[in-house]
Amino acid sequence: MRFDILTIFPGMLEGPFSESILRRARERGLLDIRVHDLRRWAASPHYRVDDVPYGGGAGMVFKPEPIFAAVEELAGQLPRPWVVLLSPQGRRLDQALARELLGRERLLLICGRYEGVDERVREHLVNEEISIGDFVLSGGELAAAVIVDAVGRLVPGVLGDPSSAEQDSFSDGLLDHPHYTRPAVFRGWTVPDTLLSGHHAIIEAWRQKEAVRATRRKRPDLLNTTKHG
Ligand code: 9D3
Repeated sequence: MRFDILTIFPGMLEGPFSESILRRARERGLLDIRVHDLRRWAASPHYRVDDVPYGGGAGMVFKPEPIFAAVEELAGQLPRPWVVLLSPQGRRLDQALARELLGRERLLLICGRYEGVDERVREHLVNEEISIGDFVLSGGELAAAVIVDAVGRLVPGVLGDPSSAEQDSFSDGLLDHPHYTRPAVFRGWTVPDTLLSGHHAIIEAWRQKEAVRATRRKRPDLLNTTKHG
């Protein structure tokens, strides 16, 4: 799957795609992640990407021309990307949306900044506007990294074990059960006997029960369905 990211701070996006799972997936050719500096499409000699808002007021607004030029150049290649604007006004990201985005062969993510983006970008260029949650970020860069991570790990082969993605919290609508590793006694605190019993079916039942319990306690909003018993 291919991701193009349009930003004025490409350096913010180097780290997240160069470590761990995403790095390996890129090396294996499963993910093609390209970060583009929006200034490349700004007009010389000043390479301005923003300007003062019509009507007055504080802050700056992204000009339409560099964004249109960039998207038109990048989207000229096939398959045509689904164009996403990261902004606080967007649809909230959740696992269902991550799966929808996985279905779009190619994503072009535009990182907003400052007070906003000229409305004509939204009206005539953007297919979908997405927020990663109800909190204020300094810009769309970290949100773009979140989307690439959440969608990229769903691409077949990116996770070593294909059952991992299905077992995730939110895939079955439950939080994770508790995990333990050695030693069996640490500072006098023990591991539940069930996990040491070696009885696979009993362990599975314990994990399911604990997952429901953790969800009821920490995220009761996730339990409004009948499937968990
Ligand atoms: C003046 C009102 N603010 C809107 C709530 C202005 C504003 C704040 C922060 C405009 C842009 C931003 C930068 N944030 C993003 O670009 C952003 C974002 C976010 O702040 N939270 C969650 N998801 C996202 S996706 C992009």
